[in-house]
Amino acid sequence: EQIEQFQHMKKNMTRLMLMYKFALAELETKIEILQEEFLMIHDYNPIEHINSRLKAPESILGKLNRKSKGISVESIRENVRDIAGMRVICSFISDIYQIFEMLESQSDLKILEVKDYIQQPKKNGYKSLHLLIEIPVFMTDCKELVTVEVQIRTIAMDFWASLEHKIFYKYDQFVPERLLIELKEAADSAFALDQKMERLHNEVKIIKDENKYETVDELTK
Ligand code: 0O2
Repeated sequence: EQIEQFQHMKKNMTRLMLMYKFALAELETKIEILQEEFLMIHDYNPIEHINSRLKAPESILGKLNRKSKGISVESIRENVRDIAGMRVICSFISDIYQIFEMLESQSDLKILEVKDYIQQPKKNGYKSLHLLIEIPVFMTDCKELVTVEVQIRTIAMDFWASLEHKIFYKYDQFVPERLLIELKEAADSAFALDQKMERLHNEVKIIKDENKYETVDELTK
């Protein structure tokens, strides 16, 4: 009977992981469509790149253990909300909110949660826009509503976060005070760079638009 139970759980787990994989694929396609259309209309690409990952089953069980939750498909779906994770890396801060608004306006998506670590950065300097998005996935016999965690950030925010992540793990979570201060300073510098790049980008955009209108004016004369 135990073997039967185990096989049943294994089958359910495989189906669950497939569901999250499909959800990631669906969302990735949606974002790629936005990216391509945006590029056509505005003549510029708001997305640098997209990374997706599925959480490993061991990490899922680890998280359930830490939260002292039972091991079942229902418990996993309810308590581990970052099984399907996607990172969207943008050039500018304004792109982050544009992508968010475009996703928010899609009627088949439901934004379950927004954590704006750009408006309210973490104490260590971490910045990123975190969304929990529910997306429908059509399986052979039913429709499943699947949650995907999306982190949207700039290249500079991503650069900072990956270094901070490495340092955090290297020091087994006990990072020396001096490094923490330097990391916070680096986060401030990264943010200053983001703001400067955006200002420059806007200036260039205005010049480009003026030239475009002049050309149109000349053509319609
Ligand atoms: P990994 O390896 O990237 O997956 P929970 O999601 O339940 O653990 P929480 O705190 O509500 O809890 O989630 P939150 O704040 O939305 O952040 C979750 C993810 O954001 C983390 O996932 C990281 O990817 C990223 N993140 C949050 N804070 C930091 C930070 O200070 N530094 C860095 N580098 N990344 C951060 P995981 O599961 O921790 O890690």
